[in-house]
Amino acid sequence: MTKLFEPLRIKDITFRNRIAVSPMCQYSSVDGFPNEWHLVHLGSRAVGGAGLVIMEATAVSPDGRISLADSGIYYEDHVEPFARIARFLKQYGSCAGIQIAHAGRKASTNKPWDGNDQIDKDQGGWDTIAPSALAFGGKLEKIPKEMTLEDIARVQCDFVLAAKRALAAEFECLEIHFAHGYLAHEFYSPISNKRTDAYGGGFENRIRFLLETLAAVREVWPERLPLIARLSVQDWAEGGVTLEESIELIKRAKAAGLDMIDVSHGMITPGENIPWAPGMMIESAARIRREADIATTTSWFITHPKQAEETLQSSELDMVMLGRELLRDPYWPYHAARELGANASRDILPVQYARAVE
Ligand code: 536
Repeated sequence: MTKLFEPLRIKDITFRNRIAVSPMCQYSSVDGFPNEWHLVHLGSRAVGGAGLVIMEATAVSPDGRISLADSGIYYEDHVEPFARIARFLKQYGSCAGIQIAHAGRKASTNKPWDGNDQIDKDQGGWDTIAPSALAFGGKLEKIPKEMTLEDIARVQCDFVLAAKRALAAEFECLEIHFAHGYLAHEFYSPISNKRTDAYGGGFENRIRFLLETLAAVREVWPERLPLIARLSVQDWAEGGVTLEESIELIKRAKAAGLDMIDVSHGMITPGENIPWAPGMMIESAARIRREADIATTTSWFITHPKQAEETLQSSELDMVMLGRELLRDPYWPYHAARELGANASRDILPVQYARAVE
């Protein structure tokens, strides 16, 4: 049996295989609400056979959106349209996951295909917040407001409320966004955090926001359901976070109730030098798996079935996350099962299709 198609159990959830759909921003919402686009986009990937489908970075508050078109889970009225999607994903055999996020100083931007630059207040943009009053740079010139302790408590409360709504929306896997230069990563990285209070300075202080938020979310996210964090484990810039620090943070996150780490990287400053390459995070992820002893997944240019299988076998990762390759081919899990000779191929497709194709 291939490892890719071996079911994975975390807590009370059994994923039918080890293929996850990475959370991918669609910039297709209005006022946070998911719609037909999200149902078809995510639903297709459940029909295609993924074990876990994670809804895109979904803002915990309106000002936590990257753009006006981000999805959000900050109203009670958001719950039902999300639930419709979660139910569909589960009906076709996938675990329904959602990523909750706050964009911090990288909020208030135009969609990528509309320039990706920051929007002024008079054009529908908004004031941004961050641990320190430092702009990201490049096209993101807006200087965020330095968060007060009240702001910190409020955002943490927003994460908790978002987790409660995700549960009400029948999601069964929750991922907290601690990566890609957004708010939590801005606390973690010395590049963006210049605070002199309990939330800035040394490692202990820079990880405080992340660990407190995680612990608060765990309180409301049931023990029986998996909780994941996507973490930028290294910054590709001088003075950024290091893999060694991240391993220590992940050990503590595990003690605070984290079930799986989703290994990502960087995007904290436009000045970084990213060594893009196939499977670029696999080695770091494998080291994290060994040293922090926690279920581990990663993404970034995992594209071929044999590469995915080999990643699970030799690096002992628990799951692979695919983003772009699953955009190219929603039936990647089905095609991978055929290519790897896994018996699962017929079981993957829903009965409506399986009766007609092998
Ligand atoms: C990184 N991005 C991550 C995002 C949204 C914007 C882009 C997120 O975490 N919400 C990325 C870079 C290149 C290709 C795909 C994703």
